[in-house]
Amino acid sequence: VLDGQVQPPPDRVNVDLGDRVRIVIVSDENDEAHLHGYDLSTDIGPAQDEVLQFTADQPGLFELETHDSGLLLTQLVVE
Ligand SMILES: [Cu+2]
Repeated sequence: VLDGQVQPPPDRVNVDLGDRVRIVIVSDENDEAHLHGYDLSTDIGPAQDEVLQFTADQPGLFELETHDSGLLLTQLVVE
């Protein structure tokens, strides 16, 4: 997230059920990122790159968003 814009623009990332997933989030503003469905959240901000790591053990389509600014970062498809 740079100047309130998501880069690259929000898209879909497809993974297989059971894959290990690692998402690195870089943001120039403090906020909270939340992956719906898996209910994982982390503080993000300029101080450091934040990493979400988990096993994709639930199938479906899940949105990763920021809470304060309400931006969609990406959609995760697990199938
Ligand atoms: Cu949320």
